[in-house]
Amino acid sequence: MADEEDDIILSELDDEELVAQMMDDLYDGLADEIAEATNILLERGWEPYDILTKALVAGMTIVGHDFRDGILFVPEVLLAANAMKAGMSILKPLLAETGAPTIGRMVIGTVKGDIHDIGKNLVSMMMEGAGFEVVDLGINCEVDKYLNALAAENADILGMSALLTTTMPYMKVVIDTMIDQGKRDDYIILVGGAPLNEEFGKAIGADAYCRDAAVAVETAKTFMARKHNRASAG
Ligand code: B1M
Repeated sequence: MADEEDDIILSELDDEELVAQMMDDLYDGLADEIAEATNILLERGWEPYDILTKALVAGMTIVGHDFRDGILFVPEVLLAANAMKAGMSILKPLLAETGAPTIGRMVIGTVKGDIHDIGKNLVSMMMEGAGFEVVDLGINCEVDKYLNALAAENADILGMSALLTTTMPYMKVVIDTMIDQGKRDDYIILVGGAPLNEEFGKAIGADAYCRDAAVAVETAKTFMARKHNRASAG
């Protein structure tokens, strides 16, 4: 089986075969192969965003389904996540390389009790790529960590990510604390993560729920434009 894998020369596959192979390699947690294939697609002129969405995110979706269905377990999913990161680390500087001026500053982190960071990292990358400055607080963020960073970084936007139904309510804890401290209206609050939806975003008092990283970018741009319009009108 291992020999069969060794026989595959990634650079000899056509694009379609290579993307399919990347999904297999992601599933098997093969970080080196994912990095190599990512570089091959870049050399073939693929846009970084297309590699991200059509190969890496699509592959991770399969991993997610099999994790849900009890076919894959935590160690395997960790390996897959690690392989995904190997591809993402190559794409990150390219996605950020737009040369766009800073259009806003965002503090983002995964909420307390939650260690999922792939989606958050993707949002950070895409925001940077769109010209935002992003301060990434990492995982397992408590309310004070968010609030201190928002103040210290003079941020415009707070982004929170949660992947567990048990951790998503913590977003409300953060927002309620901001309300208590009279700081809620100082920031645009965007939330995201697989178990959330628009209704939840509204219910906890966020400005918007973002379905994916692309929506996060568009939503952040829209809110920043409104903020600038208000500032110039006032
Ligand atoms: Co976890 N896990 N996991 N896991 N894991 C899920 C979330 C789960 C749905 C799997 C399943 O059962 N089908 C399930 C949650 C069930 C639930 O709560 N309803 C689950 C579970 C149960 C767990 C553990 C409890 C398992 C256990 O230990 N028994 C445990 C929890 C640990 C903890 O956090 N305390 C756990 C652990 C792990 C790993 C460590 C193995 C690993 C995480 C590795 C890492 O992140 N570094 C992992 C993974 C990889 C997953 C799945 C398979 C994939 C998540 C992912 O990275 N998706 C996931 C199943 C799934 O979601 N399909 C699952 C790809 C990513 C690009 O998508 O994160 O949704 P996503 O991000 C998107 C959007 O949601 C949005 O944009 C992103 C990009 O488009 N978005 C935002 C996300 N954050 C945003 C913030 C924004 C805006 C948009 O702010 C502005």
